[in-house]
Amino acid sequence: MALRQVLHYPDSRLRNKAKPVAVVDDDIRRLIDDLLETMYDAPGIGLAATQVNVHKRVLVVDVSAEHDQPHAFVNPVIEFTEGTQEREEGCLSVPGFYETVERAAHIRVNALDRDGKAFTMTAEGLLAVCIQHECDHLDGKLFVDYLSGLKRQRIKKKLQKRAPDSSRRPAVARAGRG
Ligand code: QAP
Ligand code: CO
Repeated sequence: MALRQVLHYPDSRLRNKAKPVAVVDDDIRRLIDDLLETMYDAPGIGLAATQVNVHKRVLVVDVSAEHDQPHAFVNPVIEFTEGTQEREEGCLSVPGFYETVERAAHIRVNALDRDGKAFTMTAEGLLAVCIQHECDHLDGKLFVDYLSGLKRQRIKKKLQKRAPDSSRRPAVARAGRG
């Protein structure tokens, strides 16, 4: 297992649309393990492959208090939603910013597990929000896209000030520059 570097908004690579996984092989299982390790290290409750610059439809979540209920989703499809809920969201790719977003209250999602086996999960509350947030990443969408243009611009400017060329230079070139 290894920690992977997380891209920060407004890095344009966060806008890539991830491709479906054809076969859940050892490479995908290694990606899942690295996503979980990177998420727990942050610490966070969800992470999508897009955020570590891997444009495959893979995400992980764990909203449990003990950080002992990891779920991996390969090729997730939210096939049913009901109701709405509002919750404050953050994102490892938008560090330090938290805003309230409206999402579906209940969802049902189909996906493959780490063994390539199809499963269906129903979720509500924070878990439902987290899965929706991570599925958005696979389509190049961020929680800041749900905010007003003014709020989004303010967040963008502050993050650009921290890392002025984050949207133009590869993440590796920034490593060690604080
Ligand atoms: C998505 O986000 C989420 O700003 C997962 O400095 C978050 O794990 C869904 C994090 C909240 C629903 C509610 C954010 C860590 C973690 C930061 C995360 C930070 C350090 C975000
Ligand atoms: Co996120």
